[in-house]
Amino acid sequence: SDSDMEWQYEGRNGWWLYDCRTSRDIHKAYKANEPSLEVLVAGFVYVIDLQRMIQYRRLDPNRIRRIRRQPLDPTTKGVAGLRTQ
Ligand code: V3L
Repeated sequence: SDSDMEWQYEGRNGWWLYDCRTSRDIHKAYKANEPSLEVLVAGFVYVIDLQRMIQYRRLDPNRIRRIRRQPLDPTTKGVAGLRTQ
């Protein structure tokens, strides 16, 4: 089910889970078939493009990260930059 899927963004050598609130916002937008959404991360507005499956800072669209949606797995690096492994 959708609740078993987690949204992640790419780090240097692995994937990070989004923070809880952002994750909820992405789930909601995805479910509503919205093509993209904007979220606030550490004071910066990021665009989450659900069609291209990327994210980038709205004011700096050159620094692009891939995103993915996949089943819960224990290999993620952590949550929003906080390491769990
Ligand atoms: N949630 C939290 N922090 C983010 C996010 C996000 N969705 N997007 C970017 N940042 P950029 P490794 C990441 C942070 O894309 O060692 C990780 O969370 C981003 O943090 O150029 O490479 C780690 O904290 C970066 O610090 O706008 O896997 C850190 O990178 C900063 O915003 C290192 O992770 C600029 O990212």
